Amino acid sequence: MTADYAHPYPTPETLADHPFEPLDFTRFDEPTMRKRAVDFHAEMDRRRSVRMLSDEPVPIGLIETAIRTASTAPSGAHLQPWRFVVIGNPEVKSQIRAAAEEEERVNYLENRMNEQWQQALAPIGTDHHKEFLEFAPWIVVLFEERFRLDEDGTKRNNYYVKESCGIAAGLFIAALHHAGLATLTHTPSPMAFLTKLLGRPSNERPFVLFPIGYPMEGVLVPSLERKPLADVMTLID
Ligand code: IYR
Repeated sequence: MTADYAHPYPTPETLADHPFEPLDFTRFDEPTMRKRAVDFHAEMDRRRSVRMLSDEPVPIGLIETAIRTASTAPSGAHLQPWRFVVIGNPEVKSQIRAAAEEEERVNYLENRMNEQWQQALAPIGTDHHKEFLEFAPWIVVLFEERFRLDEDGTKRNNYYVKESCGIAAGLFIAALHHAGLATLTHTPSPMAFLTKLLGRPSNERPFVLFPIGYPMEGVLVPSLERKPLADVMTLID
């Protein structure tokens, strides 16, 4: 069946002013789609946050390709309001660890995270020690670009920055996992120290930090269940 749109997209006016091209799309038969869907779920279901990463080196090319994948994320007005800062330098990693642990010390030991919050984290077993920030061969800090600056310094808006960066972060995690790497979404809060430490401009704000590497041999992860479909999906048909 071909839908008969009363308002086709793009309009002739848009098409006259802006370049468009035919969609590059692969159509699969239904059994193939089901298999691809199930296989992809099975692969993603094996992803776990890893808090003990080894110091085994990881080729930078793998990180670059994952960032390319992350950067395919849809974004507000296709402005791609993100910047991935990749850190391999041991001294900078040590500085990040020291600053993150200081913030987390206040969170955990001086109760900046309240009792309820700390109880919620108990099954995960996190604390203020963040050794993975030194062991991991790479740390990637995803900065959100809150606005842009023209060549002449004029401020230009970005749109849906948090949503765009959240989607890019999700694709980044999926890409790393698919490549055979482990990571963790780490949010040492408050994260403002990263802007200064990494020399980022004032229009950028740290969004999430990813230590990346291989899991340490024999690492344990919490025995967590994922919610069943009925608890995360509501069908209105
Ligand atoms: N940022 C802290 C605390 C923390 C908070 C949540 I919500 C987590 O899911 C995990 C940790 C830390 O990284 O330890």
